[in-house]
Amino acid sequence: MARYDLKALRSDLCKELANGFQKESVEMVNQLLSKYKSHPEDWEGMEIWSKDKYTRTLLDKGNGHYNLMILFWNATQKSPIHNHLNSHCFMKTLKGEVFEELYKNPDMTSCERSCGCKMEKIKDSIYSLNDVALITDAEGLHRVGNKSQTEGAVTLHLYSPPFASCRTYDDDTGKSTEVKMEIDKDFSQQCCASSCCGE
Ligand code: 2CO
Ligand code: FE2
Repeated sequence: MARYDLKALRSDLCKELANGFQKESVEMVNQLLSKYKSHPEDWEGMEIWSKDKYTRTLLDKGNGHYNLMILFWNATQKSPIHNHLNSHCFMKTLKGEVFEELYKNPDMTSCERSCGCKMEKIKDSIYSLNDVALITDAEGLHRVGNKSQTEGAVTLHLYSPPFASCRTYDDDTGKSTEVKMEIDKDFSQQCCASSCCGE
């Protein structure tokens, strides 16, 4: 039997989310992402490794309903603490091990900006090969990073609805800044007929 590869996953996601993200989509996307087992061949030629930051490669725009992307994290690279703008953010580990720190969203009404509020961490998680995780703003804010001091890590992300900017939060003051999320490489136009899921 043919391997359930990234192309098959992309095609299934495109079909299942054709009408946008519904209540039952959480379970369905979780199942599809879990069904797919990581295979380095699937992202050959898509890799970008930067010494300065983790990189983001866009695979699909999901007819405007979601963004599917692969992130490449060099050893020790991590994100700032950030939100996901009312989007569902699924993350699957394709290579290595990543950590996630979950933070409380600072309450802007009770936190005086002049004194600054240190971000409050509420949970630590580690995700290993093929693990699937989900975060929304309802759960909190997070920071994700490559746990390894020596090896790269690769993660697959599905954001629905898609978003192009987020807010990042200063660890010590909780001060937030709107940041545009850069796409380092865009493969969304290069899909083949069977897996195509464009604008
Ligand atoms: N949300 C971050 C990004 O897309 C990665 S952390 O996992 O959600 O850059
Ligand atoms: Fe994130």
